[in-house]
Amino acid sequence: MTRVVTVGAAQLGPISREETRSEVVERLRALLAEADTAGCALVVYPELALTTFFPRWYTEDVGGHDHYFETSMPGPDTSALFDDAAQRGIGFSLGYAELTADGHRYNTTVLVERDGRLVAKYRKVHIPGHENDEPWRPFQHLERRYFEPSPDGFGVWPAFGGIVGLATCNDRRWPETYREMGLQGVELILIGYNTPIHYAPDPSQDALAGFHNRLVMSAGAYQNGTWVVGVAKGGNEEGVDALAESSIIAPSGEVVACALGNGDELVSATIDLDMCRQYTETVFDFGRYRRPEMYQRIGNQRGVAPTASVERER
Ligand code: CDT
Repeated sequence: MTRVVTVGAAQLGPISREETRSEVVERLRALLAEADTAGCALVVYPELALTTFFPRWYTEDVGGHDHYFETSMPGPDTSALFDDAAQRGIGFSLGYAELTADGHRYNTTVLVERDGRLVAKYRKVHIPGHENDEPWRPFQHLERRYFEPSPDGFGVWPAFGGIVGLATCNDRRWPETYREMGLQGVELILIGYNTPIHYAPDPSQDALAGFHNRLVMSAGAYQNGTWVVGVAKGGNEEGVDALAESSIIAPSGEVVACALGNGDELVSATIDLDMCRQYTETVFDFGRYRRPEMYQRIGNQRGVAPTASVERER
C-alpha cells in the first residue's frame, strides 16, 4: 500500500440557522466533487459541519438545541454524502453533534474509509466555554452546557495507509492531545474547528487568533513527528466572525497548504506519511530520548498550593 496520500481540507464558510441539513450536505458534496478532481483520497470537514454553531445561543432547557443533533450516522440527510464518497472512493472525516440513544450529547467526529467503512468515532475531550448564560458576552460559547466530554480519550486507527488520529477544535490547543496520539504512533491528525475571533474573557487575544492557531498545530505536528490537517468553519456566521486559515502541516511544523479565503474552499496537498520517520526516528525518537519517569512526579499543580515535596524540589 502506498504511503503517499492526497488530502483535502474542505473548509466551510458560514452556515446560517435557517439552512437545512440537506442544503449543507449539498455543499459538502460540492467540495467532495472538487476533491475528486484534485485526486484526493481523504477529505477533512470541520467540527459541527452540518449546522450553524448553535452553542452561541442559550436555551434554558439543555435539550433546546436537540434538533441540531444527529441520532444516527449516517442518517437520513447524511447518507447522500456517504454514498457519494464511497462511489468516488474517497474517505472523509466529518464533525457533528451526536445525541446517543441513552441521552448523552457529544461533539463528535467520524472517520470513514474509501470503501465507506466507518473506521472510528471520536468524541471531543476538551470542552471549552461555559455552562450558563452569560449575557455580558456579545455571544455565548455554551459548549459546556450542550456537550459532555469524551469518556474515551484519544485513539489512533490504521487507515489511508497510515495511523490516523482525530481531535476537535479546542483539543488542538492542548499539547496532551498530540502527545497522547504521538505515543500511539500517529502519522496524520485530522482536526475540525469553529473558532470565534473574539474571545470575550480576554479580547487582547483576538488579534492573535490566527497566530495561536498556527502555533499550536505546527508545534503539535513537529513535536510528535506527524502530519496535521486543521479545517475551519470560517467567516461571519450569524453575526460572529470565525477564523478560517485551514491548513495542512508537515511533521517539520511547516504549513504546506493554507486556505486563501474564509468561505467554502478546498485546499489539498499530496503528503508522504513516511516523512514522519524523519522526526520520529531522529530528534523525537521517543524510545531513545523521552524521560517519562521525569514527567509524572509533579502532576497538575497549577492553581493548587504546592505540596511539601514539590516545594523542596524547587
Ligand atoms: N469550538 C471550539 O472549541 N472553539 C474554541 C473556542 C475557545 S473560546 C471559548 C477554540 O478553541 O477554538
